[in-house]
Amino acid sequence: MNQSTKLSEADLIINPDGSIYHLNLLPEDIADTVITVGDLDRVPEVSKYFDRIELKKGKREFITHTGYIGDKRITVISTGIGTDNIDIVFNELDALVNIDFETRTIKKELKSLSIIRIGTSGAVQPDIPMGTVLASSYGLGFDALMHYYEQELSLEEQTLLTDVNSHFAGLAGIKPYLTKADESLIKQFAHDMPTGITSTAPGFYAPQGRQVRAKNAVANFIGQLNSFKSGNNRITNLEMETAGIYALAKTLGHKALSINAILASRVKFEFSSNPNIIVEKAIKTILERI
Ligand code: R1P
Repeated sequence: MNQSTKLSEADLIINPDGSIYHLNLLPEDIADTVITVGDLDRVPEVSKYFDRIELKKGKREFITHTGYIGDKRITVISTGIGTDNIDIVFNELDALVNIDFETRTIKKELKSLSIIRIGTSGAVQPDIPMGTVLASSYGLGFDALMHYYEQELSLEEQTLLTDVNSHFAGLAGIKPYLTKADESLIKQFAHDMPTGITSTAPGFYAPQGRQVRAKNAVANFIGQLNSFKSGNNRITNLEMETAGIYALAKTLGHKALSINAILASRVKFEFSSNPNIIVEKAIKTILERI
């Protein structure tokens, strides 16, 4: 896309009040540091720690609060569940900072946002207990989002993806994608946290190896995840957004980090009786380091 090319009204939908289509936000409504959460009820759980809330807006599942901790301006936004929503949120956050809504053209100076997911997740390794706050070293997507975008991989990512492809060769019709976390965000926010590859599923039940009533077509998916190894890399946990966040953020030139509050152990068949405490711990840790 040429910088002077005017984006059509169908490609970039701007509401009559000048806000972006789904997020319902104006360019000035978002900070350069953005926290994403899946659950819209988690937005006030983050913004309650702000010294001052400047703005509250929302539409559908996309609730946004922008405010300050000291001098630091922060936006927290809910994405809802899944990488299909990540497609909307990340393209629209990017449009808010990198497209001139007056001329509908891409700005000459592009901005890079720092985006941190604070989400919930299940562990697939027995040594990662419930209550852990874990940072995703890589996002590994079993969904199809990144089949629709061009993605440039580093040599490190290519090598790891080759090992992934041979390990998961039996998953008919599924082509995983993989992206590394932003190293500067890992250093700032997660230097003392356990890390590992986060696997992102396109569903909650069979796509995460759960067996309820419908018959699973993939045998022992959790076992396939936790037996993967490539050098020091192993898959530690499972959720529904990280791979899309890492891949789209990098494609659009933003920094991203995914922090996972481990609420369940998928290998010990446990679920936390007090998930809010674990999520709270993750929120406080990130906000203290912002
Ligand atoms: C599933 O229950 C949801 O919880 C996890 C998954 O990624 C999925 O979105 O994260 P959040 O708690 O952040 O939504």
